[in-house]
Amino acid sequence: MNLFKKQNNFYRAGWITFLLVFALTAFFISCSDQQQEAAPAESDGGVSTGLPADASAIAAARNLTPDDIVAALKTYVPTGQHDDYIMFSSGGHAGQVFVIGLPSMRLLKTIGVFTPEPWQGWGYGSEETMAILNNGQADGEQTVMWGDTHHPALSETAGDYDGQYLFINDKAHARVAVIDLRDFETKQIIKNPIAINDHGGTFVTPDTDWVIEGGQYAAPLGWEYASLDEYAEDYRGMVTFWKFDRDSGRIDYDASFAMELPPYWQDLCDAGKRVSEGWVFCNSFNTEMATGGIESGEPPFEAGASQRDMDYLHVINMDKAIGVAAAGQTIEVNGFPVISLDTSVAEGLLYFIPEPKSPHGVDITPGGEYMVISGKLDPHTTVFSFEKIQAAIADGNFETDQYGVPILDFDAVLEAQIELGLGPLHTQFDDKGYAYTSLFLESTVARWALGGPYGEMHEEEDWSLVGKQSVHYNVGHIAAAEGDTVSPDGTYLVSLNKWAVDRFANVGPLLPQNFQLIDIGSPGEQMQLLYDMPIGVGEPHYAQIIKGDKLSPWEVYPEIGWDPGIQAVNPEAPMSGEEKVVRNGNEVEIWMTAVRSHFTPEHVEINQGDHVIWHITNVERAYDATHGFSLPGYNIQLSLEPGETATFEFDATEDGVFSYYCSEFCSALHLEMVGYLLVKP
Ligand code: CUK
Ligand code: CUA
Repeated sequence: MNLFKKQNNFYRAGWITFLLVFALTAFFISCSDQQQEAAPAESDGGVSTGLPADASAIAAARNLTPDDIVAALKTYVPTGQHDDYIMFSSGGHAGQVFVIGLPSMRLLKTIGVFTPEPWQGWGYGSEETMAILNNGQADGEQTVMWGDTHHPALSETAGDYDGQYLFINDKAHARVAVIDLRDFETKQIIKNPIAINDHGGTFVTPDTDWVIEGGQYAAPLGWEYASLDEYAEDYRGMVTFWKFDRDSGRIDYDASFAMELPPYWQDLCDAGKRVSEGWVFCNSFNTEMATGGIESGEPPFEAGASQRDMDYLHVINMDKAIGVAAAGQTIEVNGFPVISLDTSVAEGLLYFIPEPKSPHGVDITPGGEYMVISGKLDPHTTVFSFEKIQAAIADGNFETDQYGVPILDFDAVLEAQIELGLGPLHTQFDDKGYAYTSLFLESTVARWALGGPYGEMHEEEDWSLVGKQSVHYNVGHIAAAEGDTVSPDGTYLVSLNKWAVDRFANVGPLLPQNFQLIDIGSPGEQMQLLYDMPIGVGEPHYAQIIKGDKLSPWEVYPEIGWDPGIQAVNPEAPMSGEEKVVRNGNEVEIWMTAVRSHFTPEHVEINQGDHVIWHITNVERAYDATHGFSLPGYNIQLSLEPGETATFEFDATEDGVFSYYCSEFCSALHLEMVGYLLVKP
């Protein structure tokens, strides 16, 4: 037994050495090419000295398998080098967006969106951020300070990510946010005026003319009351089309509209592209119209909403709907234009396709030819053909649902069904004619071969399962590099797993989620799991992965006095040499500058009861020279990036001495970057 074990170890060590030498050599050869192009002057001779003598000893001591070593080489990004891809991940009920580099899986940033984020001064007093957050409040008495972000959508030009904007929805409150990728800051939050929550958002049309926000749990439109006994009559679903104005970088509320839908629970949507551009596809579940009530002996939602074998894929002629809305054929709900269900039926805007069973994801192939549906309770993934859908619509001759919506014949529009496994959810695509579908119940990612125009890109049989990769555990979405665009990259795929269980050190009963990086570069059965990234905030849902070189954010704000709220210089911005404190009755206005390592002025004396308006400009031009500004006791915290100006206001209700200080360690004399606010009783 002992002998066998030793032999086994000996054999393994030899194998490791071989592989390590092979892999490291290949790695260094390819790296040295790249480095020569990128930075010839910075070579420190590391390449020419060859392999570290103790590399195989390290591998053996750490018990690394050959696969581990290859995985390590594929993910390691040396200090000072940048990742090839940037992933934008939803932050779930953290209400934010995470920015992660691939293949290193390093967290680069958390963008404050629906939830205040103090490091960025997001929602801690600055006029700019408070105005954006407050714009997302619904009418009424209640203030909402969080969101549940699900689906980030990068802006697209001709169906390809263009690196300019990012959109994301808040499922909990039916809100949509716009993030400007010049400074990675949220610029707009819009509250949907007709729905309390959403889910099928955000998805963009191929040129980002429209941002799609589909609903979820049906309710009377416009936040009205109606008894559950009136569910079929009074409860409704919806999809909203937000008009995006690329020049201003904002959604144009007044040019937007919604469509009333039956009270099925709409789930995910996707925009058609290429051949199907102008159409939108949204899943639904609970076409049973179950209303729950487990406590009164009614079937619980989980059973009631799963009785039928089929739900309905909503097929929406969006181009035509835009025309109908523009012609004013709408009703108003909370002052917002809505195309009624009757109008949709009369104008031929909406069709249903039966889809199996309790579907979740709908994903459109890169060329727009096929709609891929996965029913959580059906082991197949189902593929519909856009061409066949168009033919079926042209044929007419429909059955209808109880609201009069035409139902296309399942067999007439079906292209293929592929048995993948248990609990299929979401699908992404690559450049090799493969699709990838997450299988929640069996914790795998399935790779399968597409047919039609994709058939010649791969060796396998069309519409067949090719291979599976285990993931850990309970995968929700997957994100492939540019994997939902018209030209996916086929390099990496990230599996966004809901459960980590035993993958990381136990940190108490609330565990991180697990993002697993998978190499999908080689065709055939084999994919390689490369890296586990614990993500201890969230919970994330979807993510999108863009090539790093498509992003070109600012290093510093373009000019001193820049107001990120308007992406322009604010004429009110304090400038060096013009700092002052001006009293006007009970109102005190302060113009302050920040530069390493002082604020000017350092003394601000006011009276209790004064109303204070305070502007600060960071007049730095150096890359990364951010200053913070924290005012304890008044809930003020700003992040002032180089060139940025911010304004905040408050009533000086508390007397006392308040030391305001810079909260970013900006310089050797950062601790001295402080001042006193003296509030006289
Ligand atoms: S959802 Cu969470 S795993 Cu909101 Cu797209 Cu599917
Ligand atoms: Cu400025 Cu610390």
